[in-house]
Formats: sequence, C-alpha cells, structure tokens
Amino acid sequence: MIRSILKNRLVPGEEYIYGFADLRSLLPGKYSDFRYGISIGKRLNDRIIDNLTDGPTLEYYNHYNNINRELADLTKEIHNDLFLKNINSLPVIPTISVGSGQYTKYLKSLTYDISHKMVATRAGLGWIGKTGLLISKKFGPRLRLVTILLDQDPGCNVKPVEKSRCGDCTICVTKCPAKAANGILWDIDTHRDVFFDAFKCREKCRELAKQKLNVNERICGLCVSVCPIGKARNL
Ligand code: B12
Repeated sequence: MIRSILKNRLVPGEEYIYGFADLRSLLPGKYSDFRYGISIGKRLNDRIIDNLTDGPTLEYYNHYNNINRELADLTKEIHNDLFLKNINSLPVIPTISVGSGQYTKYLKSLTYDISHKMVATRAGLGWIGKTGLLISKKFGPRLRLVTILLDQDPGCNVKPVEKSRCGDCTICVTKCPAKAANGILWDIDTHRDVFFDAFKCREKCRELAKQKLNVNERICGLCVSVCPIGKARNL
C-alpha cells in the first residue's frame, strides 16, 4: 500500500531515490507516535551544481529554494494519500526557516529534531561524508532530502548504512572554503561535531551569500559540487 502510493507520486524520470527506515529508539520523545520513516531524495541539477566553482550562484540559490518547495508539497500530498488509507504520517519540513518553532534552539546547536540524513542512512540510501553530507550511492551528495514519519512498518527490509565509504578521499575537506572538516571518517557513533564544525560552515555560507549574491542567507554548496561520487554520472 505505502509502496504503491510512493510509486504513484514519484514520477519515473524525475530522479528520486527513496527508502524505508526503522527509527525505533531514534526519535525524540515528542514523536512517540511514530517509529518508522520514509526517506526521499530529489536529485539536484548537474549543470547548476557543476557551476559552483568558487561559491554560490543565483541559479543554485533559486534551485535550492524551488526544490525545498517541491519537496514540502510532495510530502503533503503523500501524507494526504496515506491519510485516505488510514495510515498516520507526519511530513518533516525540508529545512528550517527564520521564525519557525525550533529556530532559537536551532541557532544555538545548528541541529533540528529530525535529521533527514539519519533517516536516509537507516533507509540504506547512503552514508555520511567527511563534510557531513549524505552521500547516496546513486547521486552522491547531489540531492535534497525529506522525511515522512510513519506509525506503522512500511516493510523495512534493507540494511542500514553504519559507516562511511569515503575511504582516503579528502576532496571536500580540502575544497571547503570554511575549513570546517578535519577528515575524520563518520560512523553512527561519531557525532557531527567530532569531524565537522557546523558553525564555521554556516558563517562562511553567510559571507559567501552576501559577497556573491548580496542576500542575507547561508548558502555555499562547494562540498556538494566537488564530491566525485555522483559527479558527471561517474558511477
Ligand atoms: C542544521 C543544518 C545545517 C547547518 C549545519 C550542517 C550540518 N552538517 O549539521 C548549516 C547551516 C551549516 C547547514 C549548511 C548546509 N546544508 Co544543511 N541542514 C541543516 C538541517 C536543517 C538540520 C541538520 C541537523 O540537525 N544536523 C545535526 C546533526 C547532528 O545531524 P545531521 O548532520 O543531520 O546527521 C548526523 C546524525 O544524524 C548522524 N547519523 C547519521 N545516521 C545515523 C544513524 C544513527 C543510528 C545515529 C545514532 C546517528 C546517525 O550522522 C550525521 C552526520 O553527523 C538539515 C535538514 C534536516 N532536518 O535534516 C539541512 C541539511 C542537512 N542541509 C543540507 C544542505 C544541502 C546544506 C548545504 C549544502 C546548503 C548550502 N549552504 O548550500 C550546506 C552544507 C553544509 C554541510 N557540508 O553540512 C541538506 C543535506 C543534503 C545531503 N546531501 O546531505 C539537508 C538534509 C537539507 C535537505 N532537506 O536536504 N545546514
């Protein structure tokens, strides 16, 4: 049932990946009605990502906002389809925006209640790279993620990914303009802050957005662009 709803909504050719995650014991208490999740990734446009050579472009900024809107709409549609079949679900917003409920807490820790990347690794879609991005097997980091929480098991039958497969590659570490990563490899016991300084990243994203686009935003994208996995269909 859940699978057929997804097949209907994720139009072939639009380049999505998705998977199902068992999230028991991984969600904060306030989500206790939910124990499973659907992770969906939408592929980013290769040309726009390849053009990120020394900072954000206006095209990337617009692409990023459009895909956020598309994913938010998509998850609402799937939520409605599930509701009509008596399946309780909760779409999680693609990203946090100024003034939203958790914004003050977010600014202190640069974390959100539900990590789309954590749901994606539990769904077996990929691992976490050295600059903290989900690296999917199919599109590398060239995607935006979203999550729909579920109260019933959609049939989770894949092995979660529990450690990095980046090996010796350090391209994203070297090219990061914020020098936010130290090269340590991720596994599920290694917290983000051990290998990636999110505050340094955010500050550099702010500087670059101001300098290149004259907008008061935090955007960069170089780590997404330089990863050899997903680049030029290099798979
Ligand atoms: C906070 C945030 C930021 C912060 C901090 C980034 C960071 N790496 O944490 C700042 C402002 C710096 C930022 C910048 C960007 N972000 Co951002 N951001 C978020 C946000 C809103 C929350 C992430 C969060 O809570 N982090 C806290 C840490 C602790 O969690 P985490 O990093 O998500 O995941 C960790 C754990 O879950 C753990 N983990 C993974 N699997 C498992 C399994 C188990 C069992 C356990 C215990 C743990 C575990 O490992 C992960 C890595 O440390 C998410 C949206 C969301 N709700 O997920 C987008 C998100 C992470 N951002 C995204 C993107 C694309 C960007 C930018 C490229 C945007 C840009 N500026 O151009 C940059 C790139 C930065 C980078 N290299 O990480 C994408 C990532 C897509 C991808 N391929 O990975 C997301 C998912 C948004 C989306 N809807 O797609 N972002």
